Amino acid sequence: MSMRIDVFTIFPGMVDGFASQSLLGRARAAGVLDVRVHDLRSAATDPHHSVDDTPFGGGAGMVLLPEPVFGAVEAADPPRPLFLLGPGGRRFDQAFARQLASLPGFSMLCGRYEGVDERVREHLVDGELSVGDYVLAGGEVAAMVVLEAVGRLVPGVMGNEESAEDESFADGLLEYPQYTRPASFRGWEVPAVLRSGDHARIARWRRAQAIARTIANRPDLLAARGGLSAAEARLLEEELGITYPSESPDGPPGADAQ
Ligand code: JCZ
Repeated sequence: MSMRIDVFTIFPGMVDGFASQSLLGRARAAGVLDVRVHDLRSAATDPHHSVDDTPFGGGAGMVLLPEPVFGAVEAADPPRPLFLLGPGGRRFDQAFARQLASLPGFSMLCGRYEGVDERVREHLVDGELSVGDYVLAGGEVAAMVVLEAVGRLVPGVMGNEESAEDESFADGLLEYPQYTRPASFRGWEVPAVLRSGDHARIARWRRAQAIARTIANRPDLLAARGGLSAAEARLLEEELGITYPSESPDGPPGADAQ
């Protein structure tokens, strides 16, 4: 029923503190999410509880020892798949977040230093995940990104059950603009349509705005969803006067002409 996510790190306080706040903290307290954070140092075997050592072959920095990593993972017997976080992994995205949210559980291993001993990658983890093409100092922030993105999709985690996927990326478009009070702020007005009470018109305006924003800021997202339908191209033209080619004609014969 509840989803279990195990995280292995040398900074358990960082991840545990994060998972105790906000929506994840509430889901945890409610028993919907079972987040277990494990300290790699507790499985260290030497008197100094070392978790790192110098790399064979020389070079700068330190490498995470295999012993505490294997020890911590084997002691916890965590839900699989177990992902190593690293910039060389499969790129984490909303589609993958949805897949992970459908599982009974999964686990993440946070490296530090120059990385982990290769035998961890070869013989312990099931895959590698990257949260983006930039280099972090360790896997903890990446693990928190995955925790939050997946956690909010788990049924019962968000207060409002419909809002989790009714937004950016749900249909491959960016979000439409949102406004709240006051209706006029420093002379900048909320669009009149949003105050009209005409819900059909509001829905059309929002859809057109979402499409226009995606064209302007993330044309790659638009291409990935197969471009605009004929109905969407028409909506964009009628609402905002923007002409954009449609990929898939879905209107009446001739509707997509010109
Ligand atoms: C350990 N450096 C773990 C992950 N997407 C992404 N960028 N950087 C990382 C990452 C970097 C790391 C470690 C040492 C993850």
